[in-house]
Amino acid sequence: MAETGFVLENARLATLADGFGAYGLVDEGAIAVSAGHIAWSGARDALPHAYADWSRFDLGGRLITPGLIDCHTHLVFGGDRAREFEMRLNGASYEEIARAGGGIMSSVTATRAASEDELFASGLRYADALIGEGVTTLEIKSGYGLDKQSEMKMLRAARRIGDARDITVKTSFLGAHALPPEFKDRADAYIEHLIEEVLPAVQMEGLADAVDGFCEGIAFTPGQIGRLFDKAKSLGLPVKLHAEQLSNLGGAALAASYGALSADHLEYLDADGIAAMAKSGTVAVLLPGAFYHLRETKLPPVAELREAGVPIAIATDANPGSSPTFSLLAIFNMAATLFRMTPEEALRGATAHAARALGLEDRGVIAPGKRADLAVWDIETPAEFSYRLGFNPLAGRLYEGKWDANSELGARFG
Ligand code: DI6
Ligand code: FE
Repeated sequence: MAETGFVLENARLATLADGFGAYGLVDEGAIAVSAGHIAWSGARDALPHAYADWSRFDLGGRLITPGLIDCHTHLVFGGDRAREFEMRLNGASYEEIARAGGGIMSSVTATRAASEDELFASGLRYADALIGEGVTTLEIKSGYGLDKQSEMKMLRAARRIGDARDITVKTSFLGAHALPPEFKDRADAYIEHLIEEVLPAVQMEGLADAVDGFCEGIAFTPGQIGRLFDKAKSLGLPVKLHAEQLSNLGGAALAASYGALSADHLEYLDADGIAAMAKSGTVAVLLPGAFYHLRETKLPPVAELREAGVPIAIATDANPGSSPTFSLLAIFNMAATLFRMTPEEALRGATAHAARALGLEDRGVIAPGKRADLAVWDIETPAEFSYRLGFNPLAGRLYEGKWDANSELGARFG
């Protein structure tokens, strides 16, 4: 029997694929979808005869992009930090709060106290907010448990979000996020414990797709992160790193030397770090939500990253402390307003480059053979993603070629 599927037509495509000019734009485009994948995409006029009798969905001139990818979140956590937010408004700094045992530690206490079901339920609400904005792939980190049982509980909750919804969840083990009270003044011993006990257990259960760390004065040194990364490598897990967020410890260059998928934050990144990232092909994940919430003033070196040809991604960094932001579309606007990233850089940063930051080659662009993870928007130009703040023009979302029933177009076509 001949292969069959459906055709999305009367649409503009922002394919992000090479060889099409800005945004990989196709003004009057069509996409043929079969078995969850893109069979063909291009100008409607050029649709091959083979697809002529497939069922058609007329999208009324709407814009189609690849499904959005939020490649850096911590959206599974217990409690919230609204009171700490209030303290900061009354004058305390983020570092002062962290050193006084607040900050990440208060989320650790709440996360340890929460059941897996509770973490799943609260994380799912945040994931649903992103799904409602056309997100089809989501990364979620551990790092608020900081003991074996609690870290594994977080990662299981994250996996369950991927099972419960039409979304791909990629997990990162972030045991090296902060020093737990049990290891006070014994950071080396904690890293040993992660290497000997926690990471092997996580790996045994298949709970992590990558290993992450926080390389910072208030967290772990490059030497400690290097030991953790050696272990990750020996287990066959890719690495990524929170680097150069509050100071410059050379974390990005360290990550690059391990062939890291990404180095993230990067406000304090220097020329050596940029050169190392360019050489290794490590993606720069910029997080304007944390910059915004912390009222950071040191800008990441966007122009220099651009110049060096380092792929730039953007993400929410959704977390209870430094980026209580659960809107990737808001991040498009912040990337433009705060970081002067172009709308095309932002869209590429939340699709093609975000896929690369997760090591995913099967998505992030509209092209034959890629997954049919797509978002349909009531806008004319992709510049509109970055232009507005607090407006969601999503009209429909497809995950592996399947419409979201609760979107406008999904209700009509699904
Ligand atoms: N950098 C951040 O901005 C978050 N983690 C990290 O390594 C902050 C996490 C928190 O404050 O809860
Ligand atoms: Fe983060």
